Amino acid sequence: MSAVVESIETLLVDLPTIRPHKLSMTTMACQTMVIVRMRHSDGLEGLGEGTTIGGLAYGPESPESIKCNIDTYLAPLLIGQPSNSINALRARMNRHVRGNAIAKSALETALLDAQGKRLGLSVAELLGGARQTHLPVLWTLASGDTARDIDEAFQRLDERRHGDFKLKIGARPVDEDVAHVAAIKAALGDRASVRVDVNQAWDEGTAVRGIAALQDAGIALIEQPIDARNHAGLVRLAERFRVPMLADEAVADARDGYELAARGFSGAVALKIAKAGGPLGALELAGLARTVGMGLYGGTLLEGTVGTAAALHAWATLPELAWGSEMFGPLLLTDDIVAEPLDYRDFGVALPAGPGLGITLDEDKLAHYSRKH
Ligand code: MUC
Ligand code: MG
Repeated sequence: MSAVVESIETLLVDLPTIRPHKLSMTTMACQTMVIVRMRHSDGLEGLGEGTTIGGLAYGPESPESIKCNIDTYLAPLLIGQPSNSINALRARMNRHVRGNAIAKSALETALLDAQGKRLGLSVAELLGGARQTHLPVLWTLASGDTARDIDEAFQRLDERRHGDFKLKIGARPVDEDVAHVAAIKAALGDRASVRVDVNQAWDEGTAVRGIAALQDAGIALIEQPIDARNHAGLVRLAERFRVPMLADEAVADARDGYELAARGFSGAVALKIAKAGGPLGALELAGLARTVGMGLYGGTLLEGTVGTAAALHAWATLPELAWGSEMFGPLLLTDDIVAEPLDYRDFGVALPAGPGLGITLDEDKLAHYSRKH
């Protein structure tokens, strides 16, 4: 008899960041992960993670809503259902619960992890097999201080940990942001590529002014300069400038990708399992983007090791990530809740070996960092 989902436990886990991480909409001093432990009738446990940035500052789901909506609405849809019917369970969640992509991603990840353990396969193997087992990973400079960011960049280069950098801008006046970015790019020269993420902070007029100056400064890529809903504006910016645009908040899943493509968007897309409701939805977007010639980028919502590993298994199945990945979330945290951290080296990270996600929890650390109320 096939195994069924027996119970689903959700834990809020708070881990401090190694330094303040400043984005246009919030400054993070701590990351809160929702860790899912899904137990099955055959004794297996699947792990999942649902994580966002800055409470409700980044998007409409907060860690507390993710936990509450899993406990109240999503878990009852899965309990008692066949554990290996992942496609059917995905459809069941989507039929009965609108939105809540991060919560769904955590559950889909836990189903995939358990199924991999059941069959003795890694999640990447379940998804068709890895095309690469070492994935490039950039680092985000977001201390808010130019000199500190330059120091940090040289440290990462010298350690051979990261060779490309993303700067978070948009909180300060555009001229200050441009001066900050240009100073960092000038200091790094040809040693590293530098890109920016504006996280929707500019209107289109400001974007035209800012992007023109950033292009002149040698910036490689402009991520989500304007409001996520302004697809037409993003297409106009992509047509206007030589420097490519990366759609992040504007594109969660294949439907968004289709709408951008139909408008003639010629830029790249950031894949995130959290935006797409899980690894399977993120790979659907990847397939569409590849078909229409959009470049791919492996994105993060700054998940810890469980969520980062899930994304890595999905990205590893892709033939190419034209813009690399930003799967550095665990490195932004002062500690980890897993027995064996991910292996970051040579400007990238190794795909963890299976079965499942290839991740084991450290029970003491999990207990230590779990929220008690
Ligand atoms: C985002 O919008 O890309 C990724 C890296 C980082 O620092 O923040 C995230 C979210
Ligand atoms: Mg972004």
